[in-house]
Amino acid sequence: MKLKYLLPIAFIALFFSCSTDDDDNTTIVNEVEGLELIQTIVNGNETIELYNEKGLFETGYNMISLRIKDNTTDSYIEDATLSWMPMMQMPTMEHSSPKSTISKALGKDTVYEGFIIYQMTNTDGSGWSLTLNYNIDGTDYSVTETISVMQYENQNTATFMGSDGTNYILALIEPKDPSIAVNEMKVGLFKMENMMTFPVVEDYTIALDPRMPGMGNHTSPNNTDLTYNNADNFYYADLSLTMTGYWKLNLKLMNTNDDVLKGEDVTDENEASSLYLELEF
Ligand SMILES: [Cu+2]
Repeated sequence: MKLKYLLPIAFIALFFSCSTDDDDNTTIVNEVEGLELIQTIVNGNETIELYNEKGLFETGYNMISLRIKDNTTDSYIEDATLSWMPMMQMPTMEHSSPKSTISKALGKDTVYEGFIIYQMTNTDGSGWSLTLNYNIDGTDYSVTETISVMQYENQNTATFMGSDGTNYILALIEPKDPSIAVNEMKVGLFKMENMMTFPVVEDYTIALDPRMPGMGNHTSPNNTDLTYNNADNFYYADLSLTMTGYWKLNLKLMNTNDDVLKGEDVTDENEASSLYLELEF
C-alpha cells in the first residue's frame, strides 16, 4: 500500500483511540487523588477505605477521608451516614480520644471525612482500635478493627491537668507547612469529660510565646494569642517564625475568668512553659 492510503488510516486510528481515552477520563473521577490509603476494613458486603495525606495514623491531629465500597457492585456508597469511636486499650483501663463527626466531603460524591486526635500511643504503634458505625438505606452496620498509630517526632499534642482539676488535650493543627513568615496557627482544645467523651472547650485564651531554645531562646515579633473561633470550634493566632529550625511554642491556658489553668511566662529565670507544642522546619 502507498503512503497516501496509509496516513489517513493512521490518523483515523489515532483519533478514535484518543477520543476513547477522553471518555474514560471524564466518567472515572478519582475522588481520593492526592490522598494515601491508610487501611481497608472489610465488613461483610462492604469494604471501608481510610485515607489521609501520609497514608498512616500518627499521634496528634489526623484529618481522615473514608469511602465505603459495595463489594457486590464494586461501586462506592454515596448516601451513607457514619460515626466512629477510636479506643485505646491500656493495661488498667481504656479510653477514647477527641474526634469530629463524619460528614460528606465538600464537592465529593463518595468521600466522607472527619478528624481524630490520637493523644498517645505505644512505641510500636499498638494499642488502638477503631469502631465504625454506618447506615446504608436504613440498615445499621458496625465493625471494629485494630489500627496502628505511630508516634509523631515532635510534641504536636499536649495532655495535661489544669489547676481546675480538669484534664485537657491541646493539639496543633496548623501550620502544617511552616514558612519564614507570619503563619496562621490553629489548635484544637478539648477537655476529658470522661474516658469516652472529649468536648470542645470554648472561649478560653491561650497565650503564645514562640522561642528558639537552640539560639539564646530568642522569640519573634508580631505574634498574637490564640483565641476561640465559634464558626469552626478551633483556636487561631498569628505565629511569627523568623528562621528555620526548632521552635518551642510556649503556651499559657486561661479560662473565661482569665485564671491561668496551665503554663508559665518565659523569663530570664524560666526558659520554657510547662505547656508547649513543638515545631521544626
Ligand atoms: Cu492511652
